[in-house]
Amino acid sequence: MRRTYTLIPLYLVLLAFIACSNKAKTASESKVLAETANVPQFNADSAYQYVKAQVDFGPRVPNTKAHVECGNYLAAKLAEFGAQVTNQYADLPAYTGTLLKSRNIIGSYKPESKKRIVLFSHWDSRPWADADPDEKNHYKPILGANDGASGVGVLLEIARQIQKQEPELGIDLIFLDAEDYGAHSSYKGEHKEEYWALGAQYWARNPHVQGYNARFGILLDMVGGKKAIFRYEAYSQEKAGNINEKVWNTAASLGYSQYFVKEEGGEVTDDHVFINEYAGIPTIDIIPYEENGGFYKYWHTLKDDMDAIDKATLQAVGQTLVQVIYNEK
Ligand code: AHN
Ligand code: ZN
Repeated sequence: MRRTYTLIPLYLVLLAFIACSNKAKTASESKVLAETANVPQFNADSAYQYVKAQVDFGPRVPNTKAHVECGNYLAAKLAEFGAQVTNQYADLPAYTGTLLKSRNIIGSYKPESKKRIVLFSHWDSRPWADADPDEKNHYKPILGANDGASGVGVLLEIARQIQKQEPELGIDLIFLDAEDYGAHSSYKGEHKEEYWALGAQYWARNPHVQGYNARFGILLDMVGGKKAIFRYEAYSQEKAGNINEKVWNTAASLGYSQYFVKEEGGEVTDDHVFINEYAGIPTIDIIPYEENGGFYKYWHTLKDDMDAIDKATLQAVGQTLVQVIYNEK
């Protein structure tokens, strides 16, 4: 009996402590908590595993076995997470004349809804480490842990969350192929820019649904690097400045301002350019900028491997996207 009585005051003390710590929250913290209510929690451990699973296939260069096998893995994961999957196969000529056996992989949720958001990332990896500090690596394929796999890993984790809790809008997750077969840095020929983003060019001219449209699009490119800084990419700013603002403000509301910095970045010829131009969907690119003007330290080098991936960056990007998606009505 005595023991029971001594336990009650302890319990009350604990309750008082919890009440106290709640009161101690600042107004802005409470606001974030209110906004994040009913929004799924992005799991960076899970996203990391999806990045690693892709990298474990080896370089995903079009016309290789690893590319075919990874494509099958990605389509199977989208199906497992309840998406309606469309495979868009095309033979796309590279600047070398080689026909690339390209496969855009599309996972759709609520396909019947006219209110949609579309998220993109490329899943192929570059055939050449032509930015490697060691010249003898310039014709070796890269693992593309960040340049390719990171964005797809984040989108797969979002797919898993969507299956658990459906957002109001229809969502399309599009894994674009043949982004990174742009001309080798040693190539001196004409029309260099047009040979990037071949899968995006194909999808933008031949969307998987006739007359396809979406409220806006977001492209993820290299969203897993350590201490990444994302600035407003110039082309995105011109075509979809309001979407940039929406995403960067959302990141700030979640405490991720150190990743999403509200400054002008440079212009990049990336998948989103062709999606804006040909499909007319206002689409931004979330892509890092280093102080020295590059994308990230290990871009197109053999060091773009799993060691270059930081879960904290995946979390910042993933949770921001989840918040953007579930806020949209
Ligand atoms: C250019 O370098 C012109 N575009 C690069 C787009 C890219 C390559 N993103 C990832 N890899
Ligand atoms: Zn690349």
